[in-house]
Order: sequence, then structure tokens, then C-alpha cells
Amino acid sequence: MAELVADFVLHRLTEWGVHRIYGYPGDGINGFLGALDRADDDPEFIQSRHEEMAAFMACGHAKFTGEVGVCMATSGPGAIHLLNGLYDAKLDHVPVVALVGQQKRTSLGAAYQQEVDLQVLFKDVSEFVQVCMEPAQARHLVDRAVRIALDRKGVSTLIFPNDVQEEKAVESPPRVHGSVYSSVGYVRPRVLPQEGQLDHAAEILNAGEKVAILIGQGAAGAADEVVETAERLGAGVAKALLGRASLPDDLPFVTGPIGLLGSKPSFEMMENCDTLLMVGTGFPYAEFLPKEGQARCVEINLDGRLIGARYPADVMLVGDAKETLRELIPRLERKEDRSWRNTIESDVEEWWRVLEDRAMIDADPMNPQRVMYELSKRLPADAIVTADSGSSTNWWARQLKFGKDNLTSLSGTLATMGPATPYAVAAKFCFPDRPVIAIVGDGSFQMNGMNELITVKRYRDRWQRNPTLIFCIFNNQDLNQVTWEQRVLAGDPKFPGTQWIPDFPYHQYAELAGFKGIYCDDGDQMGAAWEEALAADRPVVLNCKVDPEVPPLPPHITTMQAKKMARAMIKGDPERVGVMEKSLLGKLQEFKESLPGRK
Ligand SMILES: Cc1ncc(C[n+]2csc(CCOP(=O)(O)OP(=O)(O)O)c2C)c(N)n1
Ligand SMILES: [Mg+2]
Repeated sequence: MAELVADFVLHRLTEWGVHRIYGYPGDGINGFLGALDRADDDPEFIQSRHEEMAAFMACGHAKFTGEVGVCMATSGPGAIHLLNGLYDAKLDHVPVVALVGQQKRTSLGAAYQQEVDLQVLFKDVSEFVQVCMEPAQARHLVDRAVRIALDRKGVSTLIFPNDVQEEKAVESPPRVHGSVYSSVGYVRPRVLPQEGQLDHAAEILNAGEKVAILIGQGAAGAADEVVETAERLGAGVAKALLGRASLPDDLPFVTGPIGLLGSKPSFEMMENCDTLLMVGTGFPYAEFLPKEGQARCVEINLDGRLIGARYPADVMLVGDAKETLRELIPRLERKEDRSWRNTIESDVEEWWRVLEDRAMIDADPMNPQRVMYELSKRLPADAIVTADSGSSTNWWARQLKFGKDNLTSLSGTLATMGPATPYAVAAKFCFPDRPVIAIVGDGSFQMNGMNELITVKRYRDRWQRNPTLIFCIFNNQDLNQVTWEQRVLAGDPKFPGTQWIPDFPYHQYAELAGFKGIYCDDGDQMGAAWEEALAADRPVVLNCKVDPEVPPLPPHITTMQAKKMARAMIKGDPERVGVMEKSLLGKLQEFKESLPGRK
């Protein structure tokens, strides 16, 4: 029997299968802190350095396990700090429950210290937000919060005034008018479209001669079905960034990423297809999809709110990707003409060669593509890789070849800086026996990643069986992705006042924390650096000194963008000599390869 409301809430969460809470303390959650002490590590409390990191960890936990992630913060400032991490979960559609403290009920409305209107603050980010004003509410609030987070794939926020946490628990309310009796449990239903819709979809797909498939995170767990569909339709498969782990990269018809960070075969496939099958994706950029009217489209999405919102769909199949494809496959005829598929496969083969060539181009001091290229050759089959938001995300997207057992994620929709480190920490908690690698820009690492290494220092002893936890820092002393966006999208030169960031000896910082620090500024040594990092008996910071002048440009650059970049150079970009000279030497190969008119 739980004594107090806080004990009851924690116990109820364990009944929901929650055994870990990421958070940061404060007196607004004093009741919970006492209850966590009494809970004897079930659930256990993981102390981050910052509430935003705790929210990212909860989001990463949910992404990698499929379970609900839970984070906790105190009232006022702690609650406010959670927000960015919670928006990451909301926008990427992952279930997270936030437990936050609030001032005592008696002080609410008194403009009291740390009093913030939390219900309003969390309203937009949450699918469900409630204040527990009375002990008998706690049971159904927990049950509904977790169930709604799982069902809606979003955020639920429960706000607990300080004094309520310490009230006597009510496990079963008195059977009077107004009492509520809720239950634990949620099983995702089997969601399938109507038969007629499946027939119609099959008709369209069978009629197509050049079928392109685009998958996202909604296709996770449906790899076999996607492969079988692509086989029958003679199609290639492009992957939105969140769907990178949904299908391995070593299949010959997988064209890889799409969009600004995408591949040329994905771009070509979308430019030339006559039929598009979208599975579980909210990929946003229309310019990388077929032109309106070019392709007939069948779309599968589990969420009816999100379907039909990206490309005009002829048939919209609201359903689970795996189950829906299973129903669809027997209706699909194998296309005898394999010429479209053969073209895709040879484009893909060629693309991997191009990527290798690009990785091998010399740079000053090191080509960032080489860092990912060398990892790709050595990537453990069960590794979990997290990516951040920055230029390195391009190289993670293009150069890393994931196998069927790898897991990987990033902040796909919010595209916030900062999640790679906390996602990696959460991944290591969830899968202590798997190697975990975070791909982080120096800006992001300075923003919050470095502090989170202190969290790693605290918990690293738990991971002795498999100590591999590597933070790979792309040290370019630049907020490089934005520098390039300024050049290419705005036509403005690099402004060091906003873009330049100080150098820092990240590898030495790692040693201070008791980790291994490795510094590498030579592409030819990068393979050895990865081998050393992967063999280390402790967490590693790999400080990779890379060239900020290697352009992370989209696979297709428009005339307007090319003109703007030229303008930025003429306007006096401090790195124009390097950028232009290297472009002539072939460093802007990507840019040149895809200039309009070139194939
Ligand atoms: C919280 C947040 N602030 C700002 C941005 C805008 N932004 C996107 S990428 C980027 C640069 C990141 O720099 P760094 O981590 O050094 O990576 P690089 O691009 O240099 O590889 C910035 C500032 C963002 N996405 N999120
Ligand atoms: Mg940088």
C-alpha cells in the first residue's frame, strides 16, 4: 500500500512498465524525491545536468525502446527547462510523460515565488495536461496520461502541487457520485484500411511503370514487407531521416536519404517516377517529391490526421504499415519489366562510389565526410547511433551505411540542436550491452553535450560489460550548417561574429572526466582513431578537427541558390578564397555534379 500520493504515482507507473525516470530535483517535487528514495530504485531516478536533457533522454528512451519515456522536473524554472525536449517528442511523435511540480494549492494565484501557469505553458506541447488537485485523482490521471501518450504518440504532462504529493494516497476512491475507477494497460490496435481502398491502391501501384517508395519512421518493423513490396513493384526505396533505421542501407535498391540531406539516387527517383508509395512518413519538402500531377500516389499512415498532407494522394490508407502492406502485397503483381529498377540499382551503386570519392578528397585539416566514411566501414552491427542538428547530420545521413540491427535517430522534425548526447546516454541506459555512438557538432557539444558528460561520469560503472560509448565531435569551430544556409539560401557571406565558435580541447576535457580522449586531424588516421575508440574500456570523446569549407549542400542545387552562393562570395566571405579555390579543385564536387543541366 502506497502511503502518499507521490508513492502511489511512482508505483502506478511501475505497473505501466515504467522503471526509469530521467529528471532533475527541486523543492517543487520534494514529495516525489522522498518517494523515489522509498521506491528502492523502482522506478530508478537518472539525474541529468539540465531538465531539457532529461526530456531529450525520455524522448530518446521512447524512440529506441518503443516504451513510454518519463521525465520529471520541479515547478517554475525546472518545468520551463523541459519544454524543448518535450517539443522534440511531440514533433517526432514519440510517447513521453512529464511529471512536474507546482507550488502548494494554497499559494496558487498569489503571484507566489516560482509560480508559473503550467497548464497554459504545457498546453501546446501536450496531448493531455492536468493538475492533480486531489489525491483520488492521481490514479486516473496517471492511467490516462500514459495511455494517451502511447495512443497519440505524444506528450502527456501531469502537474502536482507540492502539498498534494505529500497527501495520503487514495488507491481506490469511495464509490460515490463523481468517483472514477481507471485501469492500467494499452495494446496498440490492429488498424487496417477498407478492402476497397486496398484494391484501389493495388490498381494504381500495378498500373505504374516507375514506382518510387518513400518510407519514414512509421515503417519501422515493416522492413520485410517493404522489401517484398519493392520487389514486386520493381521499385526503389528512399528513406526520410527518421526512417533511416526502418530499412538497411545495404540493399541494392535503397536509394538512401532524401531531401536537403539526401542522396542523388533518391532525388533522381522522385524526379522521374510515375507512381509514389509513401509509408509512414511526414517528410516535409515538396521540392524533393514528384511535381504535382507527375505521379499517382498511394499513402499509408497510421495517423489519419497526418495523411494526405504532403503530396496529393489518390488513395489514403489509414493503417499500420506492416499490417497494411501485408494486405496489399497479395494484390500486387510482379512487374516483369525491371528496367526502372535496374536503373535505380545502378544509380545506387554509383552513388556509393561517389560518396567514397567525396570522402577521400583532401581537406584542411580533415574532410568531415571521411570521419563518417571510416566509421561506416567499422560500424558494429548492433550499434546505436545518435545524430544532432548541424552539418555533421549530412554526413551521418549520407555516408553511414546502417545494417538491419542498427538503431539510429535524431531530432527529425524540430531539428533542434542538442539531442545527440542525451539520446546516446538514454540509449546506453536502455541497452547497456550495445555500443552507442553520438555524432555531435562542436556547437551542440558546447551548448549542452559537454555538461552531460558529467552525467556519463556518474553512471558509467554500470556499463562495464560493454563500455563502448563514443562522442564523436565535429570540431570545425563554426556553426557550419547555418553558415552554409546563409551562403546558399540568403546569399550572405559568413559573418564570424555569429558563426565562429571557440576551439576547445574536447579530448582533454574527456580525460579530466576520466574518459578516453582521442584527437584526430588527419583523414588517413581516422580509421585507426575509430578502432581505438571502439576498443576502449571506457567512454570516449573523439575530437575530430574538420574543415568547415566542405559544403553540406543538397543533392540538387537550384540556379537561384547557386547565384546566391556566388553573391555571398563576391560580398566578401572571409573564407571565399578557400571555398572557391577548393570548389575549383573539386571540393565542391557535390555542388558541381548537380548544377542544373548536369545529370
Ligand atoms: C536549439 C537550436 N538553436 C539553433 C539552431 C539553428 N542551427 C541549426 S544547425 C546549427 C549549427 C550547429 O553547429 P554545430 O553543432 O557546430 O554543427 P556544424 O553545423 O558546425 O557541423 C544551428 C545554429 C537549432 N537548430 N537549434
Ligand atoms: Mg560546428
